[in-house]
Formats: sequence, structure tokens, C-alpha cells
Amino acid sequence: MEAGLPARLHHTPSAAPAGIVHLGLGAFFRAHGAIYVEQAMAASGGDWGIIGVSLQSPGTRDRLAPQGWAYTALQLGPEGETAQVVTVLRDVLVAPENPQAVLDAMIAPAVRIVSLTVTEKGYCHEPSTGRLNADHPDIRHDLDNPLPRSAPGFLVRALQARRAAGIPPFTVLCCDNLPENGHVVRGVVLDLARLIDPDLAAWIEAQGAFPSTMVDRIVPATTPADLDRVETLTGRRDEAPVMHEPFRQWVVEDRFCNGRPDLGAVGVQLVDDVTPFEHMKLRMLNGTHSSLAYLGYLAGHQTIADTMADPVMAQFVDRLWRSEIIPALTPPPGTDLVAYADALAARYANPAIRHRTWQIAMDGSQKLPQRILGTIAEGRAAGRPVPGLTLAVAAWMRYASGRDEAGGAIEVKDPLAPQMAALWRDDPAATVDGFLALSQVFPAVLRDDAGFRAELSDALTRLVRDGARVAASG
Ligand code: CS2
Repeated sequence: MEAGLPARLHHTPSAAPAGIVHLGLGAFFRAHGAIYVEQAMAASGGDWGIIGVSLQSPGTRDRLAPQGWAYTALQLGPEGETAQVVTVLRDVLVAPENPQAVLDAMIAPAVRIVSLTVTEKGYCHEPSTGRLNADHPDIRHDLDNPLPRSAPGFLVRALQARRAAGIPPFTVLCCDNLPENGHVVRGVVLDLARLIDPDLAAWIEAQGAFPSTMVDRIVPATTPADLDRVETLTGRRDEAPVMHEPFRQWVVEDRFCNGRPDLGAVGVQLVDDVTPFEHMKLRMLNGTHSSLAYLGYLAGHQTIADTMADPVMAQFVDRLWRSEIIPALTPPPGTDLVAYADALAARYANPAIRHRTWQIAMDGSQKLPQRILGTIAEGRAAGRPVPGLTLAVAAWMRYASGRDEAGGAIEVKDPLAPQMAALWRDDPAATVDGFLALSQVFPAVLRDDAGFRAELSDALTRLVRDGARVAASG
């Protein structure tokens, strides 16, 4: 090492064939699924090394390449930090640069699982119905071109090539925060396959597997300051570390068509039906995360931990759990929902995790249905008031308008951002009418519910008049 230059993290990747291709190589997968797979191989063996695929940009590949695909995962607990180096990646491909290389990786017989974290919008489906949006520009492209752009396109074209070559299908393992996520990805894959070749769709239906999963670990985006922190702690420069909380959970339906790593050996819960776990996590964690993100952002809080340090917001979220969300849930086997809520409150308050409200606020139009609107619809059908979640929806509208409480611009990241910015009116009832007409977000049962419309207008009126903190204290 030259004097003055820090040591660089470096690793020589194993030459063993990869068993998994992962689409959407973001920080979440690198801090969650990749670590479980690495540990499962250490515990029980198997060639399950991972080829990561970035569907958009080359940044992660470019930062990981000089490190031999290794990276540091830094665990941030209230009591301190611990670092581990993860070496399970065998290669990283960038789909837009070379889609054929991605297909070749997915077609290799040694690859027996294709896992995905492509975010809610990556499935090209209608969030309110779960069906493929055949008008999506990437889907239209993928119907006409053998080299795809979308995640469903890569899955279908790779399965088509495997079928043609007599290679059995891989298991499609969805790791995104969608309800019945295996069912959703199966639906979009079969819808797309049917449009390309109905026989292919029948083959996938008969031979493929799409287990649903529930994934959980809080992984804030890595910042430049985090790179320095890792260097100070480990003595090595890593250009692509990931930050994560100590907690992790992965619940997986044990329906794989072509083998799997020994996930059970490393704490993954293998179950017959993941639905109650998914509902619990999406509604109790992600639903309150989004609620705190919109209200917290509007109240001027940078992170979830800052928002939880505001007693008004901590009490607000506690009311959401106890009065609005838990009463609508069936607890998963062996789970106490009140204890789960208490654990969430402690996780959110972890001051070492700087999870920005702005980051969680992203893509609200894709997140709200499964996180918040289902609970609202069920609560209303049961005659149970849901004022806090209704306020959260109003806060999302206010946020999505692109103006904060001081009139400053908000950088809204959402596929519907331009459309939503145009919906804001001086009259809250008119704003609510405009948003409720978004049928890709709101299910008919809420669009047609005059009581919900009126309560949402009231909530938005209070939010605009009094500000987020006062509205949340009510
Ligand atoms: C968050 C999730 O960004 C978001 O929308 O709600 O990423 C959340 O941190 C994870 O699902 C936790 O498991």
C-alpha cells in the first residue's frame, strides 16, 4: 500500500457456478437476502452464489467491480456497530448495457432461482388490481422485442429460452413488499407469457414456482458519510457498503421447483402460507412507515428516528397500531401483534439508523394500496373508525402536490408525480375528488364510499389549516 492511501476492500470471487440470479441489486437485497444465502452456503454448502443484475444504471456494478464484488454490511444498533464482508456475489450485470448477457445468465442450467427486488413499480402491474398493465411502455417494448427491458420481460424471455432448450424452469422468488408477492409476479409473468405464446404460459403454470415471501430489514440508502464511517471502523475503503439494522426476518413459502439453499439453517421461516406474515408486516411496518414519512416530512422531520423522537408522532403511530391496524389483522402463528408493534417502535427509534422520510415517501402511488388502503377499506366495512390512516392518506396527497407547509418545493419521486402535482386545488374537497379518481391507486370500494371522501376532505382541511403536527395530535 502506498503511504497515505487507505487499503481498498478486495476479494477474489469464487469460480463455482452461480445458482441464483438476482434482479434489482439494491442495498436492501445486499443487506438481507444475499447475507442469508451466504450464511446458508456456509452452513450447508451448495453452489448458490449470486449474479446480481442492475436493471437501470451501472453505478453499483462500477463500484463493486474493483472490489471483486465484495462489500461491507455494517450493522447499526443502538449499542454500536459491527461490520461483515459479504462475498456471495459472483458477478454484476447491467441490463440496459447488455440484455443478452442477463438472459444468458438466467438460462444457465446451474441457475435454479431468480430472485427479485425491483420495487413495487418494477412489476408493471396495476397496484389496485395486481394485473399486468399491458399498456406499460416497457411491456409494449418487451412484447415486440426478444431483448427485454422490464423484470417480467426478462423472466418470460428467459423461461421461453429454457423451455426451448429443454432446461427446467427456475423458481421465481419475489422479495418486494407486495401482498402475496409470489402470486402477483406469477400473474404478471403468465399474463405476459400468454400474450407471447400461450403454450409457454401453460408450461410455466405447470412447471414453474412462485413462492410468496415476507422480507424485513430496515436498510437506509448509503450516504458518502457512511463510506467514511466504514473506513474508520474497518480500516478499508469500500465504495459500496450497505447499512442495516440488527433485526431481520424472512418468511418464505416452501414451494421451490428446482432446489434451494438451506435457508432454514440460518433462521428463514419456511411456511405453507405466508399471507398472514405479509399482511402483518405490510400493514404494521410499511403502513406506519409511509404514514410517518408523509406526516413527518411535512412536520419538518428528516428521518424516521427524528419523527419518533417527536412525542406527537410517537403517540400518533401508537394509536394507528392499537386502534386501527391490529384490530383488522389475523396474527400469524405464534405472533403477538402488540409485542410486534412495541418492537417496531423500538426499531424506528434506533438513532443509529438515519432512514430519511423522503426516501420512504418515494413511490407512494405504488405503495399506498397494500400498506394503508386495505386496512382503511376493511375498517370502514367493519364500522371501525380509521381517522389516523385517513389523515396519512391526506398527508400523502399534500406531499404529492409537491409543496411543503412553508410553500417550498418537494422533490416528489413517483411514476405519477406530474399527474398528481396537477391535482392540487385550493379547495380540499376538489383535491380529494381529483386524487380519488386515480383508479390505479384507489380501489372502487373506496372511490365509491361517500363517507370516506368526506372524512378525507376533513383531514386534508385540518392538515392544510393546522399543519401536520397539530393534525396528528387530534
Ligand atoms: C420502507 C421499506 O422505503 C420504504 O418504503 O417502508 O423499505 C422498509 O424499510 C422495509 O420494508 C423494512 O423491511
